[in-house]
Amino acid sequence: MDRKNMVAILGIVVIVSFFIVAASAIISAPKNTTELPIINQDKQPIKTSENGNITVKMSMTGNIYKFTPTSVNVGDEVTIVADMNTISGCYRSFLIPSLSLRKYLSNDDNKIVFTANKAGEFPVTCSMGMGTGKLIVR
Ligand SMILES: [Cu+2]
Repeated sequence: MDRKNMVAILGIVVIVSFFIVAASAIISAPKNTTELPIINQDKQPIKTSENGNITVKMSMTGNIYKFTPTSVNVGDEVTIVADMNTISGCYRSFLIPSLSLRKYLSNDDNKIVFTANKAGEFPVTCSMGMGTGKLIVR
């Protein structure tokens, strides 16, 4: 194989790779979660599917993390969606110690998914212990 063919093949490989990377970036791009209809008027837990998936919005007032709805049910597959407009600084380094959950929240990655496998009131905090609040599992 001569040098020209090699260069041509290499060029094609580079171009194809570029399109694959571009396409996967578009497919995996985070969706705009602020538009998810996750809260209803009377703030009752919303079952988004039959197998107990639930989306909980988390926002922050002062140093208090707030959840809407305030509780989930045992067995729910919970997706916490953080409102990044209200959670700043070290509060983005989020923990639920008693559930062994730890997450650095960012604008690109503002979701925490877990299964609520035990009942209780689980304190939440930031990694420095400044934030407070609780997530209730019934
Ligand atoms: Cu902190």
